[in-house]
Amino acid sequence: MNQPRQRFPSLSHWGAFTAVVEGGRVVDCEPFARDPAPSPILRSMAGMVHSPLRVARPAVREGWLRQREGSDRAARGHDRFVEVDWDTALTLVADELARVRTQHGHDAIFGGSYGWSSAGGLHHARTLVQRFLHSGGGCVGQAGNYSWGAAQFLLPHVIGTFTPVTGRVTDWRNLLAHTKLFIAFGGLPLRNTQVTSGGAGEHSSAAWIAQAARAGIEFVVISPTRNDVPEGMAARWIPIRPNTDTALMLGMAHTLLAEGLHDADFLQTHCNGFEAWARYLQGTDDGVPKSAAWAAAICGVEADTIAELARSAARQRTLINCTWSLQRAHHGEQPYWASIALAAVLGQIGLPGGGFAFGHGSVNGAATPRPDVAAPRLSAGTNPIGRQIPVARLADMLLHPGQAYDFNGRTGTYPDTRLVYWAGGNPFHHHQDLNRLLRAWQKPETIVVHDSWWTPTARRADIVLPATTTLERNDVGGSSRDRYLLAMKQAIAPVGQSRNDFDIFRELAARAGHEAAYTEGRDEAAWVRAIYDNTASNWRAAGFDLPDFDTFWANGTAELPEPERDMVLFEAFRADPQAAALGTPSGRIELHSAAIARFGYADCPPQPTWLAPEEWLGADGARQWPLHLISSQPADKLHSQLDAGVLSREHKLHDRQRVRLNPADAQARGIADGDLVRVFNARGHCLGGATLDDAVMPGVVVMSTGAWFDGHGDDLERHGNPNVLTADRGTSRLAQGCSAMTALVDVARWQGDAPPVRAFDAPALATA
Ligand SMILES: Nc1nc2c(c(=O)[nH]1)N[C@H]1C(S)=C(S)[C@@H](COP(=O)(O)OP(=O)(O)OC[C@H]3O[C@@H](n4cnc5c(=O)[nH]c(N)nc54)[C@H](O)[C@@H]3O)O[C@H]1N2
Ligand SMILES: Nc1nc2c(c(=O)[nH]1)N[C@H]1C(S)=C(S)[C@@H](COP(=O)(O)OP(=O)(O)OC[C@H]3O[C@@H](n4cnc5c(=O)[nH]c(N)nc54)[C@H](O)[C@@H]3O)O[C@H]1N2
Ligand SMILES: [Mo]
Repeated sequence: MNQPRQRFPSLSHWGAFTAVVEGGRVVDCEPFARDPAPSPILRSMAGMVHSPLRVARPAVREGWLRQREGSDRAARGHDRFVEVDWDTALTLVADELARVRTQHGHDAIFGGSYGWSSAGGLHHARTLVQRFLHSGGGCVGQAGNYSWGAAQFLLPHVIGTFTPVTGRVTDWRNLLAHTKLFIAFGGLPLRNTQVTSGGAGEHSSAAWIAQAARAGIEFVVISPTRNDVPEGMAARWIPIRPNTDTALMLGMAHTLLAEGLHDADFLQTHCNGFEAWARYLQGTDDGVPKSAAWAAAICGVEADTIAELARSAARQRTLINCTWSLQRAHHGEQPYWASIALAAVLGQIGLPGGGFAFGHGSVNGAATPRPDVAAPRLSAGTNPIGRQIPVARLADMLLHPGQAYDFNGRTGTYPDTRLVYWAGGNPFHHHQDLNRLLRAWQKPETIVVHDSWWTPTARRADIVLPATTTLERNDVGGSSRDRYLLAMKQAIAPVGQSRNDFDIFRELAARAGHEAAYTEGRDEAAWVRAIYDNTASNWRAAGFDLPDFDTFWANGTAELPEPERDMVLFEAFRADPQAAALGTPSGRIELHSAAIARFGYADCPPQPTWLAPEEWLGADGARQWPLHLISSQPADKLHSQLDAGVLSREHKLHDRQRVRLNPADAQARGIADGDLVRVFNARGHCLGGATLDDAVMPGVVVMSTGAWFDGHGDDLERHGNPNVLTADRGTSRLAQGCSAMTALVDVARWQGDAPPVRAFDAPALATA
């Protein structure tokens, strides 16, 4: 008998889609009809919704169930889980929250819960956990993000705002009409434009980039790998030693100055502190001119190439873009500041098609023409205790309660964390030096996690509550980088006993007496309507009409028109630097910052400066660990999400993450294409499958992130998770961002049998 097929519109961070349902099961996720470039990541979804890795019932770690806060915390990740009913689980969590709040105060609860969660304005797990904890008295949160944390805290000092890093930069329409030369630091990897936070109706970036290439814009890609040049694009590739872009930018700026090609007027009228920075460039005080030849010795790009690129940029309308990866490195503030300073020397900031940009090649929708109206979202409310740590200082916080740390001109103290509550994130994916995180993870008395799957973080928790996926609930979604608002309709009943995060927190709030503050009297249906209505009224205030909710829900989409005018970053400031002054102390672009000078941070000087990272190929240390590890975003999934899905599994080698390296480096180590290899340094080691690739420059190893962490006490990680190798070190005392791109390693052929991957085996379960 033929089962009737039903179809439900929905949305993910990797794009809008229609869920096809047969007999109560999702059998396919078809791309949204109006998406010109849907992501193949959709292929993994149906299988993951019904995966044996779903958390079916609430589960409590056996040791914790017996001994509560006195349990053996080293057993996390090894202990069995005992499945319990919802009422028991909710009582355990509510009682434990109450105990910790009473005995140790709100500061003892860590609810930063960093992570991308899933698309949808209501059911965004990280927002919900914060809303719940905030309405219950507060918790310690996390400031900034792993994506562009260094930029977020540096840029306000330099240009008065961080919004350009989000991709709100001179739009593509304007670039197509005016840009002649596009210098792409970090390249334009289209694989990253499959994704945008909140999800997109339209994958627009790939089409814009293709159009730009057809329009004759000259692209120069500066990156350690040629794979950052979009396939089929006639771009010039300049290989660069990782983490040395600042030196190259300084070498270009020096050349412009030395040859009188700088825009002295712009530097005078729109910038502050050029004289001080010029002394550094020219070596007035340290005797070291930051010339192209000086830069060449650091970054490995020939001096002539650097000087020629500078001259070429001065001759024509030039855009300088940096991917986010450049600032996810030790001293990651510097390349961003240097790129703005270089653009200032060229004097094209605020002109059509010129200046600087961020985020092209990092995310879908950067620079896509779109009115500046917010995406649909629920408020997390305000945190009554207002306490946050810099996002990537997680392990430091857990390991060193009471210790002081510097952050953007202030000194904070780490709280004494007793309870960690995580929903919508996977720290055993996102954090650096995971062996160190494993030690830190033993500090809290209790760890509560909501997830839909037995992720590495869920299996290292004490109490795991099963959350529904997007397909099991109703929502409204959209992204600030996309023109669509999308209805997300419940396609199937909750899998197993899973519940919506929203409802789990509602019940917990009811037990603790703050349900009304948490729900504001609304259930799912009322919230979806309220979030839509709120977004629609924002759009109407900006002059765009939107249908009423019922029409939108019936249609499945609503669409924002393209704006009439091009967006040119800092156009008004360019035209009138007094009337449209920037939000910096001087009102201008700060090439030297008195505020940062006052901080007195040796690792973030008051002007764009070349500082060698702690680990890089130019250092003596490179002799012990001769290869620079680039751990970039995975093409076949979003972070760790869908790693067990079909697309991601197809791309593994020997069931593990691929390790791409230059054939010369492989040969020197007796490694052949397809070999099983061990990647290692002093922090850890993991297994992976070698892929020889001459698009990777010698001295560099590329591993994508996302393989579910499979380290088991013995520290060999079996699945190829590069975060056992990366360093847990802030970008600087200014931003304290994630510096994952700064790590040296070595690679060797794995001899003998390989231990099997166990990341996709669900943990042992017992029934209460
Ligand atoms: N080495 C290295 N490390 C990096 C990076 C790097 O470049 N190199 N990049 C960093 C960056 S930029 C980022 S943004 C981070 C990403 O780090 P994360 O955002 O933590 O990674 P995700 O895998 O997206 O984790 C989201 C988790 O939420 C769960 N989830 C999804 N939907 C729901 C839901 O509705 N309810 C609940 N309860 N859970 C849900 C998923 O199953 C998953 O476990 O990684 C960082 N780590
Ligand atoms: N498919 C997919 N897309 C994604 C994501 C995903 O998980 N999957 N994650 C999304 C998220 S959360 C984020 S934050 C963005 C991240 O966006 P990015 O941070 O831009 O992405 P990465 O892949 O880390 O790095 C991009 C490229 O930068 C190059 N690179 C690395 N280090 C250096 C350097 O020192 N100098 C130069 N010149 N180049 C360098 C690498 O070769 C790499 O291919 O991606 C988003 N897009
Ligand atoms: Mo990110």
